Amino acid sequence: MIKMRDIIREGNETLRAEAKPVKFPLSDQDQQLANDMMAYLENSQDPELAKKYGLRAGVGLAAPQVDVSEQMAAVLVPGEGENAEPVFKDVIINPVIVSHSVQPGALTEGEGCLSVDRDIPGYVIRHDRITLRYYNMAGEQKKIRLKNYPAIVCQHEIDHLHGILFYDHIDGNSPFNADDDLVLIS
Ligand code: NB4
Ligand code: NI
Repeated sequence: MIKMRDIIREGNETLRAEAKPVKFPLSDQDQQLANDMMAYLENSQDPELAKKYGLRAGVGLAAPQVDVSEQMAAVLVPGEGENAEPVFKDVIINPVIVSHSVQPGALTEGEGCLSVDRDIPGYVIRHDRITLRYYNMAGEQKKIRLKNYPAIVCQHEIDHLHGILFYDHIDGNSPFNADDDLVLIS
């Protein structure tokens, strides 16, 4: 089971490395890792389990964050309400943003990262809408369109696969500067 002590922090060079593509069929190790990463997200979103194991809540987790430099990330964006279907739940492998809106988007509250132990305020300017190509754990190629919140989450995770951290996208001189076309996502 992945715990906070397994998650590497800022300063560890794996977080700044370019992750390697994953080969199919998945090795037993890669399969285990994918399952463990998704289990972390599920546990972290359960208030009782999160408290019991001291987990910070997460909607995404990328393999480099557990010191595995491979192009794999788990994403679990819950739906509204307790028994709702997730808005997006999958392990995205070798993901590529094949197209994106010109229109920028950012979370109103800014972003945090399980690998960053400090608050860094500011709009993390991303694409509001993306078309994402990736492989799932079964090796099936998927191509999906995402907008707003799930699009932001996937961009945060894909950044990790390329050594990019959220604050790289914050304007240091004016962190809450917003162009007129910026979609603010609550
Ligand atoms: C990834 C996210 C940071 C911004 C937005 C948000 C949380 C993370 C990091 C975009 C992607 C992890 C991976 C949350 C959270 C809302 C949904 C459901 C019930 C609590 C949960 C709280 F926890 N970020 N944390 N940060 N990362 N929303 N929510 N809620 O997930 O570093 O690379 O459980
Ligand atoms: Ni992160």
